[in-house]
Amino acid sequence: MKLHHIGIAVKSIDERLKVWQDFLGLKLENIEDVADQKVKVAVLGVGGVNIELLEPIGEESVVYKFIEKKGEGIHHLCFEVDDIEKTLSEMKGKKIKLIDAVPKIGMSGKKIAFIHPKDMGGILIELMESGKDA
Ligand code: CMX
Repeated sequence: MKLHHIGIAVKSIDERLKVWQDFLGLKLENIEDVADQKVKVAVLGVGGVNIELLEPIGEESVVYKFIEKKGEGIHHLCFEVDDIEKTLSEMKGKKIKLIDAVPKIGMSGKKIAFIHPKDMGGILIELMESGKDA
């Protein structure tokens, strides 16, 4: 397992890119709409880990709700795993509250699943299965 990205909730990717690109000098690698998750995502690489800026698509987006409640900031950590079904089944066995018991398709066609912050010390965790981008 390794840390894949840190997801950061932002109101506007266009506005916040200057912090990461201009102030810190990170390289923008990709911008993609993940319709299923109702977010637009900007990926910036740094030291083998990504920073992902998450802009809500519409008021139904959980990221919109998050920003309304807590303001912009760190939204989740994502860990890359070899076999997401196996990891989910192990977590289920430990009675950890899962948001997605069955993986969904996330950015670049990768299998993803979220673990509820309740059992994770208040941190929302995403799992992503490693492998080639779709
Ligand atoms: N990190 C930590 N805690 C969070 C959180 C987050 N990102 N989002 C919500 N919470 C907490 C709230 O503070 C609240 O805690 P309390 O009960 O102690 O007040 C609790 O979770 C419930 O919050 P809520 O505002 O009522 O929100 P919901 O229960 O409707 O949804 C969650 C919360 C985590 C289940 C929902 O955001 C979810 O399903 N997330 C997974 C999907 C996702 O985040 N998609 C966007 C990113 C997609 C991507 O990166 O591709």
